[in-house]
Amino acid sequence: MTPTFSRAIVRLPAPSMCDGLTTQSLGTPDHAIAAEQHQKYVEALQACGLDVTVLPPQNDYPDACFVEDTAVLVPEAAVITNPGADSRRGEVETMAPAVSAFYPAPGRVEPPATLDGGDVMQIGRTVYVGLSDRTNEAGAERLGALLAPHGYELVKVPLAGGLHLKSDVNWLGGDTLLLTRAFADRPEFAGYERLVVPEGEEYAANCLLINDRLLVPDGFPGVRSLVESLGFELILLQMSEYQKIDGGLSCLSLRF
Ligand code: CIR
Repeated sequence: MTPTFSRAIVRLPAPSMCDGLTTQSLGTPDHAIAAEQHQKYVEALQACGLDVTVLPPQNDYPDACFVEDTAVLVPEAAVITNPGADSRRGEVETMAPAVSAFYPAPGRVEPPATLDGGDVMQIGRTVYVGLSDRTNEAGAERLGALLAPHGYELVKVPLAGGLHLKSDVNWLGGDTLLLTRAFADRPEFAGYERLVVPEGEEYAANCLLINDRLLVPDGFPGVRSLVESLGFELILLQMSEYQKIDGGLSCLSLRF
């Protein structure tokens, strides 16, 4: 049931990332350090066997390195989103051609519908969609309509807070989820084996499974030992500069 990915799309961080949207008080990102962390991230994707397309930075869009929010890719179809934050809407215009190189006719989410890819978690034929400040009901419905012909069922997950669904809940393959305490008893996930991240390590709920390896943010020992016990080969990555602007491991790439 664990999908195999062969490609990824990423975008280099621009110096303007210092002005990225954030709910944190962790300081301003250092672009030079962020660029080094991004390079290591790309190398990790390559070590997982992915052919990585690296798009140029977009200084007009401070959050454009978080490409995950601009598209949803499943093996049979691609959807270009309409990101929920005003400052991020234009990111899709340069992502659409990049995605079209691999998916000839991607679907589109159009205003007033909004959708961020960070709210979308695909597990087999089920697609969980967080209803958040970024993803509205119409955006979820549009995604569901575009994916239904390919056999996908949509499950909406209303969020009480937090940025995206995958800020709090991530699939580790099989029937296992890694999630924050706030989501541990949610009925939508009752059928899964649920690993709850230790208090204070919520950021590391956003681990990223790629072809049987697990990318884990460095500096979260509780999460590390939790996922290590599952027998994964781990790749630890420094994410400090992205954490300052609410970005996690999954946000930095589209995998397909
Ligand atoms: C934002 O607020 O949109 C960015 N600063 C962070 C986006 C993170 N993306 C993601 O979780 N998929």
